[in-house]
Amino acid sequence: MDDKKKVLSCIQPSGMLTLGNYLGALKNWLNMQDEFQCTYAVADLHAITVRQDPQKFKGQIYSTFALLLALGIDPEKSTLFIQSHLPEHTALSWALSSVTQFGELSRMTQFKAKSALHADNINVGLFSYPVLMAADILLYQPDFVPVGADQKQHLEIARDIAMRFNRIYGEVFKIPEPYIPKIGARVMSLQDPEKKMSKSDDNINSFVAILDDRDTIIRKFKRAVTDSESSVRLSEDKPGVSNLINIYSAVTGKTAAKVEKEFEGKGYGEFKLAVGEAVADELAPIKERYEKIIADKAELERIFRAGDERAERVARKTYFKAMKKMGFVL
Ligand code: ATP
Ligand code: LTN
Repeated sequence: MDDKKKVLSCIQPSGMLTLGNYLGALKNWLNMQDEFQCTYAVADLHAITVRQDPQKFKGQIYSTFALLLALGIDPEKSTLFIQSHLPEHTALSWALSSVTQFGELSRMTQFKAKSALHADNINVGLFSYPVLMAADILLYQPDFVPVGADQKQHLEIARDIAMRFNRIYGEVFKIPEPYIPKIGARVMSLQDPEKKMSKSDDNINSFVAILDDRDTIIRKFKRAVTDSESSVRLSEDKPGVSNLINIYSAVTGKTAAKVEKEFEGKGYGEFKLAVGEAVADELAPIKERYEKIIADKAELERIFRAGDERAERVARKTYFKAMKKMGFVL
């Protein structure tokens, strides 16, 4: 068990998880469980960088955790926990902030995008978000971090922070590699295919939630924005259709060339229906398992407490090692 390479990743409980989260990250989380020693968390501390309603937020934390279980994350095989339950994350984040430059955080595209989206609440947490993410990662000394393409920049800063810390204070952190899927790393909005699919999008037709029912999924694909041609072809000037081809490829395992061939001479209507049905088939069993899991809060709580404890043992060790190297009196 110990000779397995390590994996760490987190997801924010900031709303309904989407097909983008699933294809970009969660599918890999699931597939990596046997080959790697995996640690996964619900990153609730990250979610408050955008204003959350406390009552709704609590429900979202439970439902995100339950959804991970419904997907097939096995709490016996993998460590599954809630970020805010471990004080080491925020504590290490503070220590790491002293080896992070204002300039490098200012360049983060997510910070720029979210600042534009929430111009009335550009808080310090939104700015220092990547430092907390670096702490999440570095505490567990992972080899790989499975994420979607949008998180690549944050992974790079986590690597830079780790290298800088090691150089200044001595070797503590392993330098992690991003693990990004070949297909599905950047699922685009169904309503504006130039934008990434996002669970915090105000237009619910722009994303497919993992827990949407079959009819809703098919309807959202039918309404997906495409173009005025009718050929199913992967091309930079056809972002809507290309996005649908990628989604269909990611779900069915067929190459884009095969998908193009399958729909040669057929219209967009038929193609959209096929994509909707394939996605609905893939997501249906997850929804079914989710309904059972979310109904038993006591069991959920038992699972995350056990996960918290397992994670804490690892996090504590790295945290104290880092503090000792920095010269703190322990
Ligand atoms: P928001 O959309 O509200 O900004 P988010 O979904 O980007 O949030 P997370 O919930 O933390 O943020 O993302 C979890 C994982 O899903 C990350 O690894 C992220 O890269 C991936 N992911 C998110 N959106 C997409 C997408 N459209 N395509 C592929 N992967 C995605
Ligand atoms: N910022 C990430 C969520 C996240 C994360 C992490 C991902 C928080 N901590 C550690 C990987 C590793 C996002 O996907 N928006």
